[in-house]
Amino acid sequence: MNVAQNIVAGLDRILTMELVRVTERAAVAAARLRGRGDEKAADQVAVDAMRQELNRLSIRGTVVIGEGERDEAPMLYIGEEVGSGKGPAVDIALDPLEGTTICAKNLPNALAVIAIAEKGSLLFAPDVYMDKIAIGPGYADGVIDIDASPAENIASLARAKGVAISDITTCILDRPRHAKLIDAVRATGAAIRLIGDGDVAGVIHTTDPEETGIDIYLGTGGAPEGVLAAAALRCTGGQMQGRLILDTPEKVARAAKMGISNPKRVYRTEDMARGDVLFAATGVTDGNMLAGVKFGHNYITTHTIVLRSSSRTVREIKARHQDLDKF
Ligand code: VTB
Repeated sequence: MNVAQNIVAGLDRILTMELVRVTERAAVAAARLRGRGDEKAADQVAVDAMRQELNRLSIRGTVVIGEGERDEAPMLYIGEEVGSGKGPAVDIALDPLEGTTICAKNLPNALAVIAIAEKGSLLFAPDVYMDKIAIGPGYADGVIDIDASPAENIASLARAKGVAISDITTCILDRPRHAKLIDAVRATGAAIRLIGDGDVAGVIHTTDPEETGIDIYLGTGGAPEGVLAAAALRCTGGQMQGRLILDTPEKVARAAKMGISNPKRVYRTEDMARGDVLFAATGVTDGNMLAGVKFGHNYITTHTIVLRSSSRTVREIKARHQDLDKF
């Protein structure tokens, strides 16, 4: 089969596999600095590694979710052109090290993450907070509603899943701003898993409750992380709703510059990640879904999940790398 035959509607299938290398490299670089207490250094090496590998891909990519605005991020800034400059024009959302603090403390679920979509398909989100709710695949539309109370959403999910409310586990970022949310969820009798950071992983964990123990994600986290998580859910069939928190005129103006005219808009999964979407995440530290990088005697192992929206294929790739000069 030649390359042309491999191109179905949307993005080239081969890109799916190529993406794995991008997150693998970033994860290995970050993993070398696990548990060293230096978040910035771990992030920097992940950024460098991801950028280097990304520039080998046959794409004309534009970073739409990246390390920050051009003046605050020297690399992988929003608007940066990446890739070899030949191939399809794509939007890229990335986080070379999602959970810098988790990595610095060597706690679970730090990831290297990337999503690629057809040009114009990913929400161009400002770096503000986003209110989020997410559940995994297999549920009818309408089971969750960002405007309903936590109690209503949890009861609705328990009904749809056919379990008692007390059998539902909610994932929430452990932040003072979530005190009321946490009380409201506890009052229902549902369980909570409080996470220190890493809500991209938190949202993705809803896609496989048997493995992760998480049924629903609730709360406020970064909007860029929201778009990355939505890209993953688009690929697996989960449901997510998000609303940007634009609570100052300055934030409203910043969002408007990025094309967001309705500051109260609720974004559904497909509003944040449309068209053909590819997503890859490699574990940096051991997590609920992905194992962290392991450094063996003359080899390195990585564990990656790679997803594609058009086929809904979920691939897990456990790699044993022996060509260590590359890392
Ligand atoms: C989350 C989490 C990230 O930021 O989005 C969070 O996924 C939100 O911001 O890992 P606060 O830390 O201000 O609550 C991170 O923790 C760091 O980017």
